[in-house]
Amino acid sequence: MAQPHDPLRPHSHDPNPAPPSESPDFLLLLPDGGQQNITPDDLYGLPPTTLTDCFIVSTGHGTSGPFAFTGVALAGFVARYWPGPWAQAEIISADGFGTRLSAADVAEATARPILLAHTIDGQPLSRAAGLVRLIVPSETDDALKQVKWIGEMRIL
Ligand SMILES: Nc1nc2c(c(=O)[nH]1)N[C@H]1C(S)=C(S)[C@@H](COP(=O)(O)O)O[C@H]1N2
Ligand SMILES: [Mo]
Repeated sequence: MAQPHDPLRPHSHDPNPAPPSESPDFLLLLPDGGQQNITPDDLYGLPPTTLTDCFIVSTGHGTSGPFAFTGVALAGFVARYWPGPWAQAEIISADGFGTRLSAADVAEATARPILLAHTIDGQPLSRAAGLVRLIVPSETDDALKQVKWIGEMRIL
């Protein structure tokens, strides 16, 4: 029997150009079982961070960029909704693509923080282009953590 695809173990593949749904909202799942729908407006209400010189490096399709992504630092976002301790964040798109980050990875990325991006080069990021998109600036050899169309974020 075929194994179900695990979105947290994405393989390098042809990047999906099509969003899995129209809505850019995502579901935040907290360690106590609480859940909350997060909208781009919720993100616009939090302090913005801009990262210049971001590249999206595709194994098969070359590199695009540099881009300036603006969004909310993931560390601050989690602290806003879950002030307690946490260990991992799983960030998954409904197209079956996702990644897992440790709280240490997130906390250590201070100079180039991990972002929930809503803006690219000063313009609102379109749904087609990935709204809301995870930007992990330390990943420079691949784009497996640069998750487009976040659908679910699970804090563990
Ligand atoms: N949700 C989702 N995010 C994704 C992917 C995908 O297929 N689905 N592909 C990844 C890969 S392999 C690449 S190379 C980049 C491509 O990003 P781009 O479409 O902005 O060039 O998105 C990454 N993020
Ligand atoms: Mo890729």
